[in-house]
Amino acid sequence: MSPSTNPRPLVTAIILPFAVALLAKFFFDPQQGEFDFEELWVRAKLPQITKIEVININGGDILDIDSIYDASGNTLPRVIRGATNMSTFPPHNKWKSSFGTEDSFLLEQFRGHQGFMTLVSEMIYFRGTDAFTGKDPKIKVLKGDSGVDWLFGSEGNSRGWSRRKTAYMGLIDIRDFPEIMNDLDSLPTFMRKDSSHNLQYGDHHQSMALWVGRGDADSGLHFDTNFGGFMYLVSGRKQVMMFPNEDAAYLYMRGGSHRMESSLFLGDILERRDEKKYELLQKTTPYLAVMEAGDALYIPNKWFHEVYSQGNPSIGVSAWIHQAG
Ligand SMILES: O=C(O)CCC(=O)C(=O)O
Repeated sequence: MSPSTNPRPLVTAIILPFAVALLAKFFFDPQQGEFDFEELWVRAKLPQITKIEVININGGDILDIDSIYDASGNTLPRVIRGATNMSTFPPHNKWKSSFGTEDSFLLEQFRGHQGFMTLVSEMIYFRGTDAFTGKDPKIKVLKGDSGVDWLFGSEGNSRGWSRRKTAYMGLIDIRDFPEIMNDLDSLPTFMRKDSSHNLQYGDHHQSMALWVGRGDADSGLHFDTNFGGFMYLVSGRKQVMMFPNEDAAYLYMRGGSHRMESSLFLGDILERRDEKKYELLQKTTPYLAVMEAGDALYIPNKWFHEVYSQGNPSIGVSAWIHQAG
């Protein structure tokens, strides 16, 4: 065989790059292993994290509301551990135990409502406003029943939810879902309008949202237009990086109608070691909360948060404060 007809160099030229890419993906894939915000932040040699103080109320409902204020009267983030009595709080047994079955309580509530969209993504850094454009081939936007069947019901079982494949529905307005609201009636009183504290919940039913996911998902870094509030975790785990609003200058903010969003997914840049972004992050004041089921997180007015959710299911409930007037 003459050298020009020897197929070996050709085969090598085609196969070798694929083999190298495959090996590189296997060995250097940042999405291998457990996600740990603190470990990644420390590895990047960024400013020391303040661990958000945990106040354990053991399902006792009573929170000394002064504990969310500092000496100057500013509110600080806090984790309230044992915010409900988990053995009697309906979402823990009813919502969670039926999740992923034909009798899923949450599926029953949402089936037939066309307004809901489930994002199914082959990457975990996908949330935020751009995820809904439908332009990214890695993100499917499932509308109505097809999405809720995957998210809450047995249709979504055995689809390999993981650190690289996730389904998420966020910011679900639940105020018009009487059975859901009924189950939330026993949320602790500090998450509701209550005359013994001066957090401005206009009305318990005014602003409540549900967040549900399967597999890992990251919200991206942002702050909200409301006045903060509490997020309660029914199921799963959430690692939440937080920054006071004064850090905005160092958080690579987007502009215009996205002015509340950073252009960063911190988890992503830390995992990929995108050091170009570390320069401004060096000037930030980072806080971290690690939430387990049964915890409520207090998010002060306009504080930044990036929420990394884990679990199948991950279920959270927000009650937001609205300043009177
Ligand atoms: O839990 C999440 O995925 C995001 C929560 C959030 O951003 C919020 O409560 O404002």
